[in-house]
Amino acid sequence: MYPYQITSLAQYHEVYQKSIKDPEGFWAEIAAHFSWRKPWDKVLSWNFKTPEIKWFEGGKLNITENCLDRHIEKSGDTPAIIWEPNNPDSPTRTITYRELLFKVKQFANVLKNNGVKKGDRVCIYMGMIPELAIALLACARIGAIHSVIFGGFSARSISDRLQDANGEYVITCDGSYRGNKEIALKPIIDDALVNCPFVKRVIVFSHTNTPVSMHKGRDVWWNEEIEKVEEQGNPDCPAEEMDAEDMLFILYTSGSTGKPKGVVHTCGGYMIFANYTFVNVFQYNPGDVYFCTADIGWITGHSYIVYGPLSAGATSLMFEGIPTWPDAGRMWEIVDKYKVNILYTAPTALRSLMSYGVEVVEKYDLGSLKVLGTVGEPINEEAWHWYNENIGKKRCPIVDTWWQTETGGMMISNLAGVTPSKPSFATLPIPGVQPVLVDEKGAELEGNNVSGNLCMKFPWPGMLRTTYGDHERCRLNYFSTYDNLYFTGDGCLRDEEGYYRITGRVDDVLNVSGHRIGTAEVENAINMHTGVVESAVVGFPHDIKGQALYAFVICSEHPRDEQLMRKDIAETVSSVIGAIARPDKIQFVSGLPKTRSGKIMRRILRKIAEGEMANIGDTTALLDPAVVEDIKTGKL
Ligand code: 7RM
Repeated sequence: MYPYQITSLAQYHEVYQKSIKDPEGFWAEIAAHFSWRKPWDKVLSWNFKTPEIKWFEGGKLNITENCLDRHIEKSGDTPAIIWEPNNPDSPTRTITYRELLFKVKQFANVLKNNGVKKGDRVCIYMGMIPELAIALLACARIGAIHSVIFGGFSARSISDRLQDANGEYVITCDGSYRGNKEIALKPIIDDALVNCPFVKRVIVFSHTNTPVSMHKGRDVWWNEEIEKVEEQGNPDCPAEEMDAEDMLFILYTSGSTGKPKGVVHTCGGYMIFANYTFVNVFQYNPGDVYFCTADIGWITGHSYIVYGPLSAGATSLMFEGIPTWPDAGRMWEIVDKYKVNILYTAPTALRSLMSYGVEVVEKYDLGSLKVLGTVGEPINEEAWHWYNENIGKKRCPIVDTWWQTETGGMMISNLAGVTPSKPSFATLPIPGVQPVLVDEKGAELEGNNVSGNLCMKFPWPGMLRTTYGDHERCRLNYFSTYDNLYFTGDGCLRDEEGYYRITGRVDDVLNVSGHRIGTAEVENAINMHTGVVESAVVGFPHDIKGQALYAFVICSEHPRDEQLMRKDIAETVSSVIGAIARPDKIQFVSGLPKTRSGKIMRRILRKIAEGEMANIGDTTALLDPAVVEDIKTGKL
C-alpha cells in the first residue's frame, strides 16, 4: 500500500473533488512522499497562452535517488528488473535494486569519463535489454538529457533527431534480437553519423556479437569502459542535484505536420505523475510482478517500465522479444513462468494473438494475473472481451488507459478494481486531470451524452513543457487551437454516465499498431523517391494493426513495372523513416482531389481507402471532381 493509493469508488470521487478544488494542495501532498534534496518554493505556476508550466519550482531532487537509493534500505534485495530474453532458451536476468543502483552508478561514471555533463543530450538506440534501462537512469543520475530512439527507426530518423537535439553522445548496441531476426544496430548508427560530425562519442554495448566497425577516437565498448571505472576504484557516483523543472528527457513523436517533435519532460512533475498513475491505475502492491510489453523506445516504456515502477520500488519485467515468437504463446508463457500479477499491453498485440486461437493460451497457467491493462489505441469490444475472458478469466479488472507522449502518464483510466470498467471506454479522469470536450469553435460541451474534441483545462505535473528547440511549435501544436486549453488531437465521447470514450485522432496523425505516424511525414518520405511527383497518405481500418497506411501516388511517368515501383516506394519510406511507416497499399493515380485553394480533401481519399466508393460525400468543392471517378475506377 502506498499512502496515496485510492482503494474505493467513494474515495476516488472524494479525492477527485479535492484535486479539482485545490490542485496545488493535492499534488503537494503526494509530492511530499518523495525524496527531495530541497523542498519546492511554489507548487505551480502556469499560463496556457505562452505556454509556461512549472511544477514544484525551486525543488531539488534527482529522479534516480527516488527510483533507486531510497529503496535500498528496505528493498535492496527486491528484484527491480526481471529480464526475459528474446530466445526462451537463453539465460534470464534478475537485477535487484541494490544491483541496479550499483550498475547505474558504474555506467554514470562511464558517461562522466567520456565527457558527458549535466544538460548534454545523449541519444540512446538499443534493443530491449537491461542496459537500456541502465543507460536512461545513468543519464538521469548525472543530469544528462536522454533521447531514446526506437530501434525500428532508420539512420535518417536518427540523424534528424541527433541534429535537432544537437546530441553529442550516442549509446547503442552491436545488435538486437527480435523474434527470429538479428538486427544490426551499430551499422545504422554509423550511417546516421555520416551526417552528424558533431557526435563526440559512441558507447557500444555488445549483445549479439555481431561484427561491427569501431571508429577510432569516437567509438568505445561499454564493457571496456566499465573495466576502466572498476580500475579507478570508486564505485560511487553521487546523484546530480536537479531542479524539478530541469529537463529529464526528450522523446520524439509524430504530429500532423512535418518532422517529429521533441517532447520535453522535466524531473519533478513527471516523476510524481508517472508514479501516482502507476500505483493507482494498476493498484500495484509491493511484491507484485508487473509486466509491460511496450518498448522503452516509446513513452509507455519510459513511464511504465522504468520511471513509474522503479520510483514505486516495484518489480518490472522487461521482455526483449515479440509476442509471436517462437510461437503465439510467448506472452502467456512469460506470465506463467514469472507468475505475473499485472500485465500491460496494447490492443494490436491482443488482436494479433486472438487470431491464433485460445489453444495457445490454455497451455499456460495464468492464475497469477490480477490486473490487465491496455494502451496505445482504442480497444475494440471484441478484443476487450477476449482479453477479459481468455486471459483474465473474468476475474481481472481491465484498465483502459488513455494518455499520450505529451501527457507523460495516464490521464483517463479506470483504477483497477476500484472504479468501474466499461468495454472500449477509458472511463474517468485520474485525480488532478480536468478533461473538457469542445466543439469545432472551441465552445465547451457541458453535460453528458456529448462528443467533441478532447482538451485539458488545467495543468497536471506530467505534461510536456516544450518541444525541444522550438517553443513556438509547442504553442502552435497544443495550445493555439483552442483558447486557454491543451488540445490532445483526439476526438472523444462522454456518455450518459459521464464516462469518456476516445474515438481516435481528429488530426492527420495515424495510429498503426499503436505507433503514432504523421501522414505528412510519410508523404514527405514518399516524395523523396525519384519519379514521384506528389502523394497523399490516409489511414484505413486494419483487423490487427487498427489502422494501416494507404498511399495515393502521382508519378512523373507511368511506372514500367508497377509492382517494383511499389516496392521501391516502400523501401524509400523504410529508409527515410523506418519500416513501421511502410504503406500497406499504394495506388498510382493521375491526380488528387483538391479544393480550389489546393488543399487535398483527405475525407474523400479516406472513403476510397475504406472501400466506401458509393458513399463519397460532397465533391462540389473540388477543383476537378472527375479525378475522384478516376481514382475510384483505378484509371490512370
Ligand atoms: C501512450 C501512447 C497517443 C495517442 C492518443 C490516442 C491513442 C492511446 C489510448 C488511445 C484510445 C486508449 N502515447 N491512444 N491510448 N486511444 N484509448 N487507451 O500511446 O503518444 O504514442 O499516442 O494514442 O489517439 O492521442 S502516444
